[in-house]
Amino acid sequence: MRKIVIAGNWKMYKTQAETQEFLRGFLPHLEETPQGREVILCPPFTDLSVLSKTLHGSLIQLGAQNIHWEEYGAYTGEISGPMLTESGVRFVIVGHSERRQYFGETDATVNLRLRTAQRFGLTPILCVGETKQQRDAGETESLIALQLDKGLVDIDQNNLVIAYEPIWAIGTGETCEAVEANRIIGLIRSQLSNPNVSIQYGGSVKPNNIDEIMAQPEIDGVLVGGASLEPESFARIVNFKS
Ligand code: G2H
Repeated sequence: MRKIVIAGNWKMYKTQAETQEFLRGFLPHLEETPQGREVILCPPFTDLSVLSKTLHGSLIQLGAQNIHWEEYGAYTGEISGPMLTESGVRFVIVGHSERRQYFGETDATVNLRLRTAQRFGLTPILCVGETKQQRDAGETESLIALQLDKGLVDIDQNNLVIAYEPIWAIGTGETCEAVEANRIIGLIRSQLSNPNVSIQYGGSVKPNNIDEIMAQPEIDGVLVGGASLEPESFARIVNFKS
């Protein structure tokens, strides 16, 4: 059985005070959320303690936006598995296109981070996706196949979420057609050894397109950036109509 997984990726937004403000507006909406939907918030590290205290006993799970492959050491600016688990984190985003584009993340480092996440009992959310240039050159399918091939070496597919995020649709307001996202996600699934891995779509998911996206048979959830920052819009996404 594939799980429905809806994750908010806050990127580098929200102070602790802003996080508390968000929760005041958002938490009441969870009363309407149908059972069986996994709701995850992936805030900046500094918000994790606020969230883990407030969310104790709620339906929301905590996620992080990065994990280093070493347990500890001289790695300025990085964060380790034990630090995350102690903060109540259960999920971690790995290989987001912004990490690949701005911070030199490669398929090899993505693989190291995935392995480490699993070693510490976290569920990684592996992001894959193509640029506009790669799409226009007809390279989408081969590029994603390569990202999966290299990223998933020695990864346990029983503890994994994948997010298909076409880079040209991220934060641009341009969405990949739901049918096309469904097609690519079907291709991703055909490359996995475990057909029950939940595969999300990500890229300009909004209240006005969530129902159509979630109506697609291959799409098991969404990874939401901008629209997860505002309580009303994230609530509408989490409470999508099926
Ligand atoms: C893609 C997505 C969240 P947005 O980065 O991972 O962001 O919904 O703002 O396009």
